[in-house]
Amino acid sequence: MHMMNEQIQERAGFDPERRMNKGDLVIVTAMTLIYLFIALINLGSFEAPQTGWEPDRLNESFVVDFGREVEIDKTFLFGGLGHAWGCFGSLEIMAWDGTRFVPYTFINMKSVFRWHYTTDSVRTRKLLVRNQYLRDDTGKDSNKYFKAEYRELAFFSGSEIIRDFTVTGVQSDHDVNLLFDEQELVPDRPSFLNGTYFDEVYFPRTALEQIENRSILYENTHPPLGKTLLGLGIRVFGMNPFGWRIMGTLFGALMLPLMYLLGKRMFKDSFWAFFCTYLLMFDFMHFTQTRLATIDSYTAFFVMGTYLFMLDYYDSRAFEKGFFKSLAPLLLSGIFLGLGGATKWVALYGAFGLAVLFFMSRIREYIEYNRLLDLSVEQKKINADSRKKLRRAYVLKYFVLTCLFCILFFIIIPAAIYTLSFIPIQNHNDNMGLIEEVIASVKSMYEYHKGVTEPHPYSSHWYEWPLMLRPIYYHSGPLLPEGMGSSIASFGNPMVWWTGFIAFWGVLWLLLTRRIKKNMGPGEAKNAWFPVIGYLSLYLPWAIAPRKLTFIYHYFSCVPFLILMTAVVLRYIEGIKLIKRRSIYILMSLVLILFILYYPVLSGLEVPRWYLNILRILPRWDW
Ligand SMILES: [Ca+2]
Repeated sequence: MHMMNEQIQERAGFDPERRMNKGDLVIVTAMTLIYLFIALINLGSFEAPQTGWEPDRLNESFVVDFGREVEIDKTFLFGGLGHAWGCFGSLEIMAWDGTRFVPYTFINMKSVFRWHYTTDSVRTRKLLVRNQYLRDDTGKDSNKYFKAEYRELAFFSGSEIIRDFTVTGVQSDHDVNLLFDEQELVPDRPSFLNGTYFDEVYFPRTALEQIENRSILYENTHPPLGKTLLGLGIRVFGMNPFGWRIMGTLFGALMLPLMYLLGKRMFKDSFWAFFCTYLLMFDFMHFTQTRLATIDSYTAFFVMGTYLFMLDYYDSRAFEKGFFKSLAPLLLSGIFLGLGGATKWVALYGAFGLAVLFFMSRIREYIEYNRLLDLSVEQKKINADSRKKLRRAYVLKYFVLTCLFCILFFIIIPAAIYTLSFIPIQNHNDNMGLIEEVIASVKSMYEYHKGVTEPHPYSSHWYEWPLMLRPIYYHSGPLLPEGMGSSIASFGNPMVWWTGFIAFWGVLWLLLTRRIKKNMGPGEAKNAWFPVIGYLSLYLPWAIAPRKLTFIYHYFSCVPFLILMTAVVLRYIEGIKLIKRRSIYILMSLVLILFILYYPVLSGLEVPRWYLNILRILPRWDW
């Protein structure tokens, strides 16, 4: 047996090229640092108001007395968290007309941790401010929410904040001065830099509730791990935009080394590892999605890890490594699957592909092993009897026992990780044990996702994603100077996504016509299946999933596989000398040029409105 192993090693020509060398480490470290530097620019403010007035009854009120006539043309209000699920409300503001208070305006606080404002203007000596129900879009209240925490209130006269006033006539059990104690944090205008945008109203809030061990956990349609990770940033940097975004951004940066490892492991070639990492580095969605404090960064990261370890298993010979050593990548793949599933269920879609890759590798390896046994018999190294024994031992170890271990690695361990991920939120419901709580939450999440059908103007169908017919519009900055705009939308870099989609069909064609096998060898053909299977596994479930309301960012986890498929096709056509390396550099330059051109709509950078408009090259690209 030992002799046979040696012989196999020789035949396999154990490939040192798949290992990371010093050059790889330098390249990937440099790329990650450069990316991180770009991603940290204007990520968000390090400060936000922390103290607030928290009336718990309707109509609690106070008077702001300016002691002179002032012209107010803008009022800002920063919303905090409060102690109610519906911690939303409205401040009704009346103005003194010389004899009494008359209705003037109101500010709704319907989302947390951002600046709300009104530009209604008035000339007055004093204002009466009263806690009211949240009003709906028609201006009427719905008799629902009024338990808001109002963290900071500021009055503007032009671009100046009005600073001298006294608070009198307080009809409240709570400290009204907390509304005016952080005036230095009032920005010129509300923006993503100083508050939440899009779904950030869910995740940072819930991360804070987890940190503070509160009984209310607002966002409960996804398991807790994503919010636990997001919360690490809040613990270190505080409850401010930078604090709630940094962890996602770091995970986004760490996706680059993962991409490099995937590329290197798959192609055993540093250039193609670099190529793949470069495409991810300048993809649009990777940039916007990992700078937004939702939890997709973590899910995509763990999915990549799951597949990286499965690739290692798929592309090795288990019998060559030895039984226990061959199980290591499967264990790691299962752990990453569990971590992914504990952030967002969609990571579990990846499990279909893992199973396919696993069984494909078993069948191929069995055939290969048999061939080697036959060869050994021919060369009279072993006799027919021991061939039978060796074959039986092989099947027992590398199929039956390995499958049993897979049940442990891909079902039991992920289920355990999923359950343990609920420990940080266990205190919020004392009546339930951990496992009971997990089961109850699984049921409610399933019901929720099945039931989401509420229309959304920026939703899109799964079949629209590859061509990015409908980007999702996240943010638009208000109160900008005339003619200026600030927008953030999420979609792909056309050179990455469109090329990738063509590459998907290209790889399929090359594989089905056996061209890769013929021109590049069976090992290359085998590995070319890897991204195809990963891609389909993460993408096709969306076509049949019960959830009806979907968005283009649900395609995010597919992007690394699109990139790998692009590399497969380009490497092939370069290999058969259809194109030269120069063409690949041209494509890479275009990727970078598009990233630079579209940077404003990825980052929210303030630019002339007309510039944002000319970037809208497809009819449903709205921002
Ligand atoms: Ca305050």
